[in-house]
Amino acid sequence: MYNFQVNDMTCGHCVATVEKAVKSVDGAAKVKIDLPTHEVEIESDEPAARFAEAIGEAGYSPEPK
Ligand SMILES: [Cu+2]
Repeated sequence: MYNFQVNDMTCGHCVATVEKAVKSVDGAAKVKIDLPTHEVEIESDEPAARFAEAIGEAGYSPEPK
């Protein structure tokens, strides 16, 4: 289970974009996003760095928590 803080995720569109980025790394990943706290929770066997990279490429700044 990985937790990222993504402070530049500000609306439903951002949530969808981040979710898509996560699924592009692992289609079977479980992802939970809380917009008010800007938290992204990911359950996957892929390494955390790959998710950080994909979210970054989508235009956001994930900080590991
Ligand atoms: Cu947005």
